[in-house]
Order: sequence, then C-alpha cells, then structure tokens
Amino acid sequence: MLDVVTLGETMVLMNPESSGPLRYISTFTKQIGGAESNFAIGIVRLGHKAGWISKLGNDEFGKYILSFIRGEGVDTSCVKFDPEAPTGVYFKERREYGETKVYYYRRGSAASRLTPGDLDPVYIGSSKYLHITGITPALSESCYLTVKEAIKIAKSSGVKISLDPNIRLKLWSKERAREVIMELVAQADIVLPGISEGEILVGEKQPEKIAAKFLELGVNIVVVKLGKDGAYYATTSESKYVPGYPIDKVVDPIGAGDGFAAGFIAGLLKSYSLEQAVKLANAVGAIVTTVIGDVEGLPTMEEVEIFMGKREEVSR
Ligand code: KDG
Repeated sequence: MLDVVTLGETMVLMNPESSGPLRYISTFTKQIGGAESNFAIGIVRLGHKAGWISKLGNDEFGKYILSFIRGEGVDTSCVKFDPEAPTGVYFKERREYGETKVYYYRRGSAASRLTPGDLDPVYIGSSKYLHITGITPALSESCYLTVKEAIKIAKSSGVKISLDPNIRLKLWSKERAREVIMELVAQADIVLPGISEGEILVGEKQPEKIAAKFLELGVNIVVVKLGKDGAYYATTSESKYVPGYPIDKVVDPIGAGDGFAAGFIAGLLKSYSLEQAVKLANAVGAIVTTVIGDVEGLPTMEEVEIFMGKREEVSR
C-alpha cells in the first residue's frame, strides 16, 4: 500500500552552469524537475512510500525521467509513454540579484495530454494521501479534468487530499488560477499555500487571515509558508507560528516548497504533532535550497535530523 499518490508533469531541467542571461550561457547540467515528482521523491527519502502518475514522451528525455524517478524508489507503475507528444523541458536562468527565472517548453507535452481515463481508481483509492498541485490543472483542460477525477476517486475511498497551490503565472492568468485552485481548495483536507499565493487566492496578506479563509471553506489543516521565517499553521482548534531555519547561502530555491510539502506530509505519516510536522517541513525546505537542482537536495530522515540538531553526524 502506498502512503501517498501524486500526479503531474515532470520535465527535463536544463540548469545553467553559470549565472546571467541565457543567451550567453553555453553549458547546462541536465536534471529533472516537476513539483509532484519532487514531492514524491521527498516522501521516499523521508522513509515513506510514494507513487507518481504521469505521461512522458516516448523519447530519450522521457526514458531519462522515468529511470531517474524509479531509481529514487518512487512507484512509477502508473506512468505511461505517449508516442505522439514530447517530454517537456524547462530552463532556469540564475542571476546574482533577484529571483531565478524559468522558461518552459512544455505546451502540448505528453503530460499535458493526461486524461481522466489514465487514472486507476484502485491505485489512488488504496493510498493514504492524494497530493495535488495547482500546476497540473493549469496544463490543459484534460489535465484539469484529470485532477478533478483524481479528487473524486480519493474522496470516495476516504483518501485525504493535500493541495499545494503552486501558482505558476507563466501557465495561466491570476484570475483563472484563483478560480480553479479555490475550487480544489474547497475539496482539500490540507492546503499549503505560500504567503503570496494566499494573497492571490483570498486577497489577504496576513497568515492568520489567509488560514481563516481556507478553514471557512472546510479545509482541516492550513499551513502558510513564510520562506526563511518558517510557517504558520492553523486548524479550527489550534494555530501557531513555527520558526524557520535561515540559510546563509541559498544556491537554488526552486523545489523548496515541494520539499516543505513532503516534510509536512511525512511528519503526519509519522504521527508527529502538527508543530513537529511543520518543523520538519521547514527543515526539509531549507535544506533543499542549499543544493543546485529541484530534487538533489531533498534530505533523508537521518540528514534532516542532523540538520535539526536531533542527531550527531559522524563524517569521518
Ligand atoms: O516547485 C518546483 C517546480 O516548479 C519545478 O520543479 C518545475 O514543476 C515545475 C514547474 O511546473 O514549474
């Protein structure tokens, strides 16, 4: 039995070896990135079982992604190859100032052709959590319908739904993102927005107010991510700010939110208190930013416990 099932697109990531405008960059490291598979890999590294549902192009990049994710121990038995569409690709552009930019080459990709018919109700229905993000419904109408169907299956089998809004404005407008993600929020048990996503979705700037709006819609647990300042969690009976783990030298922030989500759900799977689960999530998210790549920095339980000062490291 799987602990978590997730679905979404994974792309080949071309990560520049130096910073500056991409037109001047000639060397890239080939890696992979996809919010949901980042999350699934995070769950496995923390000691739990995860399955990832997707479609890949029947091309070299698709084969590379499948063997990478399978090699990390994620169950890929529901991943299909689409012979008629390519695997998506994305590039990062790093600057010494300002935020890392991303450029997608994913329109019409194999994953954007996921349909409700690609879902196996038994596979989803026998998991403990279904984790979805706001990226998948932004890819195409059929992906949106697939996410809705996955939620329907999960709900009918008593599988809990966690939702990371992961708003990507390069994929859709703010208005459409708000409309669709709020529709998903109303069905979710756990919602994990970033503070700026909270503002886009419910028009509030303060974590308490953002959480209150989601709780009003029937969500059981809301965790608002505050970056280096940690996170604020709330249910109808408890709430708290949990401080973060500031990192002096962030080398690649992309993927930290997925690491946070993996840490939080792993904490719940370990029957931690909400505060402990948020603490674990903060630590995992922080560690991810210290390594270049979306998944390479995801820690094992042993690594994260050393980072949190719960264990001693023996390095030589
Ligand atoms: O959260 C990190 C993801 O954004 C990254 O891995 C790539 O899935 C991706 C996307 O759609 O941007």
